[in-house]
Parts: sequence; C-alpha cells; structure tokens
Amino acid sequence: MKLIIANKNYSTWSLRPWLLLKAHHIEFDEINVSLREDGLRQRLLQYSESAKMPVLHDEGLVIWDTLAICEYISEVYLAGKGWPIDAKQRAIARSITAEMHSGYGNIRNDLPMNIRAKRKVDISKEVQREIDYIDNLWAKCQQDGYLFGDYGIVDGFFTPVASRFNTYGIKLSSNAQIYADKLLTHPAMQEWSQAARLETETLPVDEAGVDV
Ligand SMILES: N[C@@H](CCC(=O)N[C@@H](CS)C(=O)NCC(=O)O)C(=O)O
Repeated sequence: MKLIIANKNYSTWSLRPWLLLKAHHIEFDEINVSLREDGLRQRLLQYSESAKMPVLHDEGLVIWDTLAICEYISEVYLAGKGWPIDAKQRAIARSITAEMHSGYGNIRNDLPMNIRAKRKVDISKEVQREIDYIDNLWAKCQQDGYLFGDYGIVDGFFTPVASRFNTYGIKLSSNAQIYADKLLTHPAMQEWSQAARLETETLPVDEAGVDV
C-alpha cells in the first residue's frame, strides 16, 4: 500500500490518513511530493487523475480523497474501528468529520497549518465563531480517551486544527485544550511534526501572521 502525500509542514489533507495508518500500525510506503516541485501537475497525474494529494494506492485501487481514503482504511484494515461502534455515536462522529472536511472556511483561510512556526494573527469574528464552535465540541472529549474513546478518523481530522491553534496561540477552554494536547502529543503526530520541522521549503501562500 502506498500513500502519496505533500509537504508535512503544511498539508492538512495528507496528515489525516497518514495519522490513521500510523496510529493503528498499518504498514504502508510513503511517497513525498513537494507542492513546489517543478512539473507538479504532471507528477501528480501519475498517481491520480485528480492531481491532488493525498492519494492511496492499494492493490491496483486508487483512492484520491482524504475522507474516502480514511473510510477505506477503516473498512479494509481496521474492521470499521475508524468510527465508534455505536451507530448513534458513529452518526455524530461522521457529522463532525464531514463538517471538518467541507467547512471551517475562515479558519482554513486565516490560520493555515504551519507546524514549525509560532505566529500571531488578527482573529476576525468569523474565525472566532468557528474556534468557539470547535472548542465546544472538543470540551466534550472523554476523559480517558479521544473524542469518542479510541483514536479514530474524527481525531485525525481534528489534529491539523489543533496544530493551527498551537501555531497561532489560540486560547481554548481548559477541557478543549486537554483534547488538543492529546492530539498533538499522540506518537503518530509527534513523528509527523518532527519530520515537518526538518523540511526547509516554504510555501508563501501558507505563511500567515508575524513571528512571536
Ligand atoms: N478534498 C481533497 C483536497 C486535496 C488537496 O487539495 N490537496 C492539495 C495538497 S494539501 C494538493 O494536492 N494540491 C496540489 C495542487 O492543487 O496542485 C481531499 O480531501 O483529499
């Protein structure tokens, strides 16, 4: 199985399926493609017609969307354990994950993931509204585990958000901060972050704010 991913310092999409695989100790080969590479589109077209990352290749199958990749890993490699076992909890976890997949446009625009940086940005009221919404969700995290107990797809989807909050020094309620810290100190995220800090390329479009 091969996962094609972009720059670790910046690529929130790449991070999510990578975390799910690593957190569950599933073997895979990683192919790294820089978003600054010359001929990027041609290179990406070798992996999928979407010319986007992440892409998962598994026994001739090509999956080119983050959520679809995570669903596939959960179904084929984790016997469904990427989601909570209880159907009602699963429906909530899926709502939260889908919302992350398609929403939070203000956070996405104003607080790009930039793992190695510590920055200050002006927080608009639209961004603050999204932060407050997420804070409320995170504060419900179970004490002895992740959002729904075991580490699952939803937690991988929220990890880039926790990283953004860390970079831009976003203040959270104490319970939400406990969950954010759990995500950032998970061994899989630690491994990703260490690799991200060793990268030297800069993507100007994702460099927001001023150093603190
Ligand atoms: N909705 C897609 C988004 C993927 C995406 O936008 N990936 C970016 C990297 S983070 C990319 O491959 N960009 C390359 C390009 O647009 O040329 C997913 O969920 O996988």
